[in-house]
Amino acid sequence: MFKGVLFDLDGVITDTAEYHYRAWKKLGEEIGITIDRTFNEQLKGVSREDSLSRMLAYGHKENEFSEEEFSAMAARKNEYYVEMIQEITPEDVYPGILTLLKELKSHNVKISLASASKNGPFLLNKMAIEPYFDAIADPASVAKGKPAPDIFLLAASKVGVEIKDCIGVEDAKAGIQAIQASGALPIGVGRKEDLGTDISLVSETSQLSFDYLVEQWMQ
Ligand code: B16
Ligand code: MG
Repeated sequence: MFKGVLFDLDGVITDTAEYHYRAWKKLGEEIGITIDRTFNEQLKGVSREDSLSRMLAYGHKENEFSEEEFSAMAARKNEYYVEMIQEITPEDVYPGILTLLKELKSHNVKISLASASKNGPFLLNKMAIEPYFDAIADPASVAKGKPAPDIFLLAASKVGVEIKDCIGVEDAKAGIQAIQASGALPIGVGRKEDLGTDISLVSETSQLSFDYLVEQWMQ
């Protein structure tokens, strides 16, 4: 049986993926780059700096800004995002997630956060679910962001569970690739068009029950 579950945050625990999108879109408009939801799939799970690089490349503006301007733009996007997430409450936790956290606890399964977001601890706190987490992997302390496996490996080691005994839950292609590279079992939240057909997939978090996880593990 699995001994740990490594959770992505944005798009798995709550709908902050939408806020990331709106904040990038707002920054994009200021610098003359129009993004849509299709392009946004490439930003999901990707670090703030890597997301900005991808957006600039998408708009053919990768050579237009100095390092200082780049940092200022990344900070500005975060300001927009942080402003949007101030009103998040426990009611914003996606359906089924709280029940799943409780079920995992009652089965002594370790729970660890493997989010690329530096705003992760703030959000867990706002949603009042921090007490369920045995560990939070700090994205600032890993060498490579998703799709590299680093954050999932760190999340597993922080709860003292071998990665091969873990399930990783993700809504982003980069995150699924990171889980696959780590050696944990991936479960995707989203569409097969975005996440692929080679993994277990739910369309809604309400389908993520403990029994569902056990079924996928046994397959
Ligand atoms: P921040 P996750 C990721 O979180 C988001 O999906 C991605 O859109 C964002 O750029 C990244 O966190 C960094 O977030 O700017 O708040 O540090 O999906 O890995 O939980
Ligand atoms: Mg995500």
